[in-house]
Amino acid sequence: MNLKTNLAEPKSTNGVWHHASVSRERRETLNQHKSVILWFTGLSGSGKSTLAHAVEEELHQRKCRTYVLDGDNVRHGLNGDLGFSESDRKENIRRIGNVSKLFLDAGTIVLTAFISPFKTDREIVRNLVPHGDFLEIFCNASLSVCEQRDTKGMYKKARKGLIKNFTGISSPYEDPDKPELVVNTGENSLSECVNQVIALLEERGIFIQ
Ligand code: ADX
Repeated sequence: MNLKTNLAEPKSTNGVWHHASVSRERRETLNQHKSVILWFTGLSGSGKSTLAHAVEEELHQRKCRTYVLDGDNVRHGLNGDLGFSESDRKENIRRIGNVSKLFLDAGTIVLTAFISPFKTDREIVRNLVPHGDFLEIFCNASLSVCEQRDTKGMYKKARKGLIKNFTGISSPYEDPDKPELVVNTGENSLSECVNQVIALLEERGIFIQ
């Protein structure tokens, strides 16, 4: 297993990497901010997408280049062939990790909102990019809060056994050990959570001016 790529057997080994003259650094200078991956992780219904989009809104108003990769959307297209078995979730995160890496090189602040339940898969993405470019943000809402919200009605179905391998019910979620940030999305308001993420970006020197 190649840990860098998470691919057992790369099938295209003869490619030659083309180095662009427009580098990530030049794009960052043009953008007046650094690029970074904000990796939101947490249970379904913990508020990952809501928070990622609200942070994106704030960043956009600050004239930053941003893009949100969202579980439900990406699973309609790029990852439409994947389900929710352990190996499909692994592949889901591997692809998203590599897409995020491209966005990073493009000078963008990429915000990802996937359950990404397994620690090892999140660590593989962390190790794909330079140290400090992957910021893991744990959307910490208890299962009971997420289940009470049940915005998509999926917990009810999962409890009845109508959805198999449902995270938190019949499939595990592994809490991050050392995330860069924990946001208590079950208790705090959306704007408080947004402020915490923006403070993290300020602390990390993402804004150049
Ligand atoms: S991940 O585990 O592979 O990271 P991802 O974030 O892409 O999951 O997709 C999660 C979304 O898919 C949930 O918010 C929910 O809407 C939907 N979903 C459908 N089936 C499942 C399932 N078995 N477990 C979790 N989420 C599911």
